Parts: sequence; structure tokens; C-alpha cells
Amino acid sequence: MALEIVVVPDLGGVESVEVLEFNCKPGDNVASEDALLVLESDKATMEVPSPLSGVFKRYLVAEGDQVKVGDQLAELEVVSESEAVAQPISDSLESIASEEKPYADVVEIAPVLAEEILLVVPDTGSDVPLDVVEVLLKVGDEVSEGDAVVVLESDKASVDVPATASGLVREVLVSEADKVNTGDQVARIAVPSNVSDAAPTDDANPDASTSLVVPADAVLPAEGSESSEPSVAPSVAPSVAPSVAPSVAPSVAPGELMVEAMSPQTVQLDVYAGPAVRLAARELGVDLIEVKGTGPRGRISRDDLNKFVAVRLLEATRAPKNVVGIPAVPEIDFSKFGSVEKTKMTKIQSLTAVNMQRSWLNVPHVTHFDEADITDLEAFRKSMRDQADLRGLKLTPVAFIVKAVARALALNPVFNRSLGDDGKHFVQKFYIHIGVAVDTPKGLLVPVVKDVDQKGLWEIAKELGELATRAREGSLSAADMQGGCFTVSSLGNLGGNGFTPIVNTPEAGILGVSKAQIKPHWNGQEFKPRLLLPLALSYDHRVVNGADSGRFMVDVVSLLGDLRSFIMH
Ligand code: CAO
Repeated sequence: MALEIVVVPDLGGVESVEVLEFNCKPGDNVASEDALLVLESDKATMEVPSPLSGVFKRYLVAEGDQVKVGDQLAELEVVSESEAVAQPISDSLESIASEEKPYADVVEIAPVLAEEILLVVPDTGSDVPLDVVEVLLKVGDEVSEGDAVVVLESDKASVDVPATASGLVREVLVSEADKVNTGDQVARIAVPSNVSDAAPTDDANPDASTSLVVPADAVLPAEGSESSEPSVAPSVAPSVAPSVAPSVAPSVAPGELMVEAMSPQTVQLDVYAGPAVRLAARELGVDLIEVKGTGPRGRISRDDLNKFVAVRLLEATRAPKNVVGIPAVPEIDFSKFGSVEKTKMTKIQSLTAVNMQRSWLNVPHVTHFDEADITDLEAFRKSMRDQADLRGLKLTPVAFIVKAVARALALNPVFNRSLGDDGKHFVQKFYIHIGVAVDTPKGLLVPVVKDVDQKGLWEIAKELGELATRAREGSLSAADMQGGCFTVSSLGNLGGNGFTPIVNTPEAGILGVSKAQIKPHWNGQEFKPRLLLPLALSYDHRVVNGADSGRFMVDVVSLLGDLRSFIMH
């Protein structure tokens, strides 16, 4: 074997071109003239053909690179002349079969017994020659009956020519841009003799009047073949091959085969894609018309195809069986409407997005609204400001709210449970750990104050302050954020009349707190200005019922409204 370097050919005056697409992977057998890669200038694309048959080794450029005439593109291992002479042609099938591992298994006994057939262009139904726009097979390929082997194009449509027998490709007799007519030779294929043996003969099928396959030795005696007598002598040349009886029976009647060959499914007029992508799409069963090309002038790249398949797979796994699934959000190119910039989400933002969506999609949410009169609480809190300063603490309404929620959880244990994994049992918790949502520059974090029921207000205020600071500094540990039974999300320092928080599943509930405002309040005799705190309790309706939530909210409101009730419970 000798190493052959493939270089950029004459570009017809164009100074440099872009490497658009690769067609091969290391180890691929390539035939002379097979397209190795696609180059593109701002005016046209061109395929770089393999100068010789051989084994593709590697590319020496990357997709997207700019290259000039003479630049090295790829390495091939080619059979040197002396090796080629030394290897009898009759051995070539054997060597191909042993290199092609998947096929080697199939043709364990076949190589020496294999027979060659000639694949020809079926009746195209056209008076004028058709262009060969794609050749989808190369020497050494394994083809299965029905595989598209070449794509022909008239000025009206593209049609696939299918293989009519399974076997190994020995020779490709057409190239892209050739013009072909009905009956023209397309390829020589070696088929295991047990297959061809099973084929009906002329006698067995006296009505057969058309054929897409003739034995290769009928028109081209196989090199090294002992017998020069064709097993079925053609009565005419290949251009009238349809009158020759088949040596390998098509799996469908010839008339049906024509329908398949000219099926509208194969028409791909609006598609701009290279041969490798078309072949891959065929193998994956993807209709390229559905794939959006992101390359120059909408050319579909392998990446576009991969992305399309990945999205379809994701949609398929997400869609519930037999019911209408959640429709995917269409991808929108916002840059069509104005200037945009893409920024990567932080880790915290990505995790929050997943958690929020999981909860939103899994938990049947209900939100219960109320207001707590915190006029007296605020007066008390402000009266404690000096003491707070002495302790180096900030005593905000949030510490009181967390304390009130802990008491309400103890009074309403249905809120202190979670739904079991199987959806058939509850897990009741006998500890009270409360998460508090903290807004940080990197995203939302929810550290947990543990055993709130056993802590006083000063201790809660201290811990809250420390946890919020560490959250903003990014120094919380995983343990700091685990074990929560319920969450408090306070936007009270910011404003707003109310919002519906999303349950931090598997917790049963979350209390959203908005900004306290002085409002006229009817005390039974007169309107009095009172400081009212808007509260919104969202809960998982699988775990908690509306009446439970009513009781929980009444307790929170009364605890915040009258501090004396803290010592009464
Ligand atoms: N109404 C009116 N004022 C309020 C209030 C309320 N409900 N809650 C707090 N405040 C005031 C306090 O009185 C304090 O003001 P003073 O210093 O004048 O007394 C100030 O707001 C304190 O704000 P803070 O942010 O320093 O402290 P906090 O204890 O109120 O809040 C924390 C702590 C961590 C909850 C908050 O900083 C935070 O990050 N909130 C955002 C939470 C969030 O993003 N939730 C949305 C989650 S999406 O579901």
C-alpha cells in the first residue's frame, strides 16, 4: 500500500475556497472519482474526487478551513501498481469481503461461489437521457436489495434507482453528471451464489418480459472466470436489457418495481445537500425537505441533519403515548427582528430552569391568596432595631414570616409531607426545615434554615442573614440547600401586590410574600389605616386540599397579625 496525498485541484482562477463538508471517514473504501469532500467558493460548490481507489485515511483540513490550489486535503492508502498486479482479480471479492466485516459474516461461504450481476437503469419512462446527480455506492460497499444506488434527475423530478439484489459492489459504471438511458449499466454486484441459484430461470418464469438485472458475465465475462459461457445468454445488448430474463428474481414484479423507483417519495427537488448527507438521510429515513439547511444558500449539512434527528428523538420521548403531547416551542431567529446577543446560562440558572419546569409540569398547582395585618408586628420589629444593631443583626419581616410558617406547619402537618415516588403514599416529616429563596447575581438559590420550630427569632434572623450572604457570595454547600419541607419566597423588599410562586417539589407548599402596604381596613366600625402584607400560598393539590390550605393560611395570618398568638399555640 502507498500513501497518496489529495490536494486542492485547479480552482479556475478562484483564490481560495472553504472546506464545506466531509464525505468519508477513516477506513472507508473509496473508488477512483468518489467525492472525498466538498469545497465552496462564494459562487459554487465543487466536490473533490478521489484520484485513485483505496482506503481513506484522514483529512488534513477541518470543515470551515479556507484552502488554496495545491493545499493538502486528505490522505489515502492506495494499492501500488506492483500489489495490484500481484493480486489476482478473482481474489478481490474475497479481500473486499474480509475488509468489510459486516458483510464477511454474511458471505462466509459465498466469496468464492459468488456470481456477478449487472445492475442497469430501469425503464425511466423518459425519451431523453437523465442526469446522474448522485452515485450512492462505491466499490466494496455492501448493498441490500431495495437500497437506492444512484439518483437520476430529469428537468421535472429526481428518482432513485434501487438495487435489485443484495451483494458487494465490484465496479461502479456511472459517475455524477453522466447521462443515462433505460438499460444503461450502473454497477457490477457480486451476489452470493446461493441467492442467484435460487432465482427462477427463464423456464421457471416464462412470462418475465422485463429485467433490471442481468448476469454480468452475460455481457462482461468476469475476469479469471473459468467458463466463458454465460449462464443465460443475452439475446441483445444491455440497452435492451428489459427483454433479458432475470438471473436473480426481484422481490417484486417488474411493474411494481417501476412504481417504487418512480415513487413521489423520492422526489427531492427543493433540497440542497451533498451526497453524503443525502445518503445519511436515506439511511435514517429522514425526508430532507423537512430539514432546515443552515449552510450557504440553505445547504443542509450533516450537523443540520443530526440536529433534526436529535430534536425528533427528543420530541418522541417526551410525547406521551396516544395523547396529545406538549408541543415543542418553535425555534425563532430573533436576529430577523433586530440586534440580539446569545449568552450562556449559569449552572444555577440551568438547574433552576429544569427544576421549575419539572415542578410546573408535574405538580397540579393551586394558589391561595390572603393578607396579614402586620401593623403591630412592624411596630414591634422597629422597637427591636437597637437590640438588633447591638447583636449585629438585621431583623426583617422575613424572620417573623419564617417563624410563623414553622408554627403553621406544626399545626397543619399535611403541609409537612411529600408525595411518595409511586404516587400511592405520603411521606410525613417530623422535622421543620424551611427554605428561603435568595436572589443572587448567578441565579436563584434556596438555602434551608434547619429546625426552625426549635429556634428563636434572633437565631432565625442571624441564620437567614448568614445564609443569604453566603448564597450571594457563592459559598453555600449542597447540604445548606437540602432537606427543606416548605419554602418562603419574599419579594417584599422589592414591591408588587402579589405573585403565584411555583412549588419547590417534592415539598407540598410555598409561600410568596409581596410588599406590605398601608391600606384602609374596615374594623367593623370604621376604616383604619393598617399595614397589610400580601401572601400567596401555592400548594401541590395531590398532597393538600383547599380546606387544608385555608386552615394553614388562617394560622399564618393570625400569627403575623397578633404576636401574642405565638405564645398561645
Ligand atoms: N414588605 C415591605 N418591606 C419589606 C418586606 C415586605 N414584605 N420584606 C422586607 N422588607 C424590607 C425590610 O423591612 C427591610 O427594610 P428596612 O431595612 O428599611 O427595614 C428590607 O426590605 C430588607 O430587605 P433585604 O433583602 O435586605 O432582607 P429581607 O429579609 O427582606 O429579604 C431575602 C431577604 C434573602 C429574602 C431577599 O433579599 C431576597 O433575595 N428576596 C428575593 C427572593 C426571590 O427572588 N424570590 C422569588 C423567587 S421566584 O419564585
